[in-house]
Amino acid sequence: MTATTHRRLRTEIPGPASRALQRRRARAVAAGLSSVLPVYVTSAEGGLLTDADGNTLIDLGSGIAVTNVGHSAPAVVDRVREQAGRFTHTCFMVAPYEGYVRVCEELAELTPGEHEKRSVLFNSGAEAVENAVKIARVATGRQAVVVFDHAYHGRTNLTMALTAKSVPYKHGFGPFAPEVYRVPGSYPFRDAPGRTGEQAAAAAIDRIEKQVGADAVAAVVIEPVQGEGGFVEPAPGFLPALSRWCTRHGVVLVADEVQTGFCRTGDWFACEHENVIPDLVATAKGIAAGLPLAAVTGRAELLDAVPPGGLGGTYGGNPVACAAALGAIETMRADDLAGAARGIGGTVLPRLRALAAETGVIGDVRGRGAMLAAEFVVPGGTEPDPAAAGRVAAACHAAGVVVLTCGTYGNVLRLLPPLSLPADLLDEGLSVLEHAVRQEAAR
Ligand code: PLZ
Repeated sequence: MTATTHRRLRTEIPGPASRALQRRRARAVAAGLSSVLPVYVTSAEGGLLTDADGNTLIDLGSGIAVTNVGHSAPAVVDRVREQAGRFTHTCFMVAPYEGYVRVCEELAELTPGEHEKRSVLFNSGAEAVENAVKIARVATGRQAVVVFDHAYHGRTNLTMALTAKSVPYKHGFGPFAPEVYRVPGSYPFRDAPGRTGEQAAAAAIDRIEKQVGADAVAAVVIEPVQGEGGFVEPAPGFLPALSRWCTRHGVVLVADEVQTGFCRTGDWFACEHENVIPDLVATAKGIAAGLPLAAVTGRAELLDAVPPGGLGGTYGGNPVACAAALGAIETMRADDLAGAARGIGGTVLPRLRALAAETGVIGDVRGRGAMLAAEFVVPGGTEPDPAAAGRVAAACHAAGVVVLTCGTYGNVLRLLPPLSLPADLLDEGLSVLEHAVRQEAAR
């Protein structure tokens, strides 16, 4: 079979085979789970998804920032096959294996900071964030957790409490875990003009000190660039100021790098951009190219504060998922995918900025590396326009380009291409997006 290398629409999107599967799905799969674009995928490689109708679509979403190395990177596929052929599970808590240890060694080397580190592996980003909080609480003997406006940390009970947005993530699912305190962050497009990162941090810190008390805080949990909340990059200086405050008060700084990690923002981890060294880092998504794997990595004295048996789970650090992670990390290193991410940003940002200036429907263009966004507004101001973002996304989907939306107001179109996406497909995907935005502006 020869690999498909270009976008090709054989039917409308979704086509008849996907629609038939969608009808079966409605009778078998819970309605609470929705899909951005109900085309049923039969294969994926080289930045293209092939669906049940034989359409090939350009993927600018990477399964929400997961397939950073592509959908079927050879090093991942080979290592997964090899490991699955040897054994698929023993449970690391029953009888361990080397792959787990190797992933933890890699995490110690790749995450920011030269200090002594330990890691523990889990299955999902939410599980990693939740365990980072458990570790911080045991290590500090404190309970309070500080999170930010627009934050997203997951869907489990504790991480729902950490997540800001009610519908669809929290509404009806309470009661939520206690001792979670939300403070304002830094959202340059929506903050007072000229507000610096230091000023935003001072406001957050003032709130924490007045309403919680520094000595009650176990952890500050923060996404260095917010993901689901709108690809919000804080003003320079915000993260370093928070980090200094955490150090001064013995508060554990937890960086949620679930979406930003593994070369997505042009560095291995987004914290590196301002030389911030978190005490704990939660990772998932890009770590294993789609196999379920997540980690908490951080200061040895914090992780080792939890007594044996206090952390774990049946599947955490599954050997096949670890093999995938080692293949993904090998690919990121060998192919300099952090550099590739910077290259993608260098291509996309100027085109989005020109499009914003030309059309007026985009109020802000932002992002770093291959984590890029356009925030749609009613022209002339900052009023969010989620309907415009939705129509543009739908037009891209109909034309065979997978884009995602996000944001507290649902008005942010985000691009998360595989870092290995060929330049011609990125160019073509952007052309489709530009056309869709011009159509929107002409409505
Ligand atoms: N932290 C920063 O982005 C997952 C979730 C999509 P899990 N983001 C995509 C959805 O609607 O469920 C995410 C994240 C950040 C934590 C998580 C949670 O990671 O692997 O989905 O549990």
